[in-house]
Amino acid sequence: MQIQPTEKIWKNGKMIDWKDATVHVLTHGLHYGTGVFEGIRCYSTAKGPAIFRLREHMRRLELSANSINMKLPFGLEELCDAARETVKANRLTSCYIRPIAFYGVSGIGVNPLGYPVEVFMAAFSLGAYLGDEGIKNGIRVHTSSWHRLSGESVPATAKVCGDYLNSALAVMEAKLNGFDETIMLNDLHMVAEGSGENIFVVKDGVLITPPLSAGILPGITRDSIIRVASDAGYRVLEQNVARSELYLADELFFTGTAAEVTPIREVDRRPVGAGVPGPVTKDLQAKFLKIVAGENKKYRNWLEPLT
Ligand code: PPE
Repeated sequence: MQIQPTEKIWKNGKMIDWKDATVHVLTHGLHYGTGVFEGIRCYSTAKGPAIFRLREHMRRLELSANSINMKLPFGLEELCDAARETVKANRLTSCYIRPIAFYGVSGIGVNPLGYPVEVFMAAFSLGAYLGDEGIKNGIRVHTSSWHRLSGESVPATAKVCGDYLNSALAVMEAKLNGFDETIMLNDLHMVAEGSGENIFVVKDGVLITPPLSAGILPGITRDSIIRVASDAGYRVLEQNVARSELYLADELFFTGTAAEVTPIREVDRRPVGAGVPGPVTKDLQAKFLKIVAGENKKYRNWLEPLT
């Protein structure tokens, strides 16, 4: 999706101009996907801009780095400060923050051990990831012919750049076939997730979402929805979902930082429930939007102010 350039990008501890945030063609991460990244949203609230679950995102960045033997040259606090600084430097109120760390330039060859680690952070405005129409009325998805990559080949539960070739192939296939998004199964033929979202099934008022052992990204929005739904009295199960169970669902929805809570109205050309966003999805979407807007005191500690 298109984005508007902003003024500044944080690079290894300094603010540089947007146009200068480039990398050398021999960057290791470019050739071999040896990088890690995050996607974080900052929301506008009555008390000013606030970053949603900032520490949890930066902690996941550290764990993703650890999973590819990468030591980040900045600590958790420095990374959190950098995110705040980047939002402030661009005078943004609500935006998407994209930190990325990757092995840089040293020599040639697959082994990046000892290579410099570069860290960048950009911030820019981002609307509804799956469209305004999609977040309101639901999207159309299909089951991908590409399986979610296996944890036996790569750290599938980390946000590693190289892992996203899998997501890119799957989402391109979906778009070329006229769908909005894709659902990938794992090597055990169980439902994993979307190209950039976790998935929830609603059946008889119960929420079901695949467990981390299905090889999914441990989504922070997924975690938030599990907590909010449980607190609201819904039963939430983390258990494997078979493809055919998708066709029996009353409701389906995706969660993600970019996608927030996006209803799925059709799967493999079959309407989900009544073919429109269902009551549980709408309830949780509304609760989520209130929380990120700072309108629910109970979850105020999920919002990190800029100062
Ligand atoms: N699964 C995958 C594969 C994934 O990429 C994301 C985030 C999620 C689940 C949801 O995780 P969380 O954001 O913590 O709730 N995908 C990012 C978008 C990827 C993109 O660059 O496009 C995001 O939502 O920021």
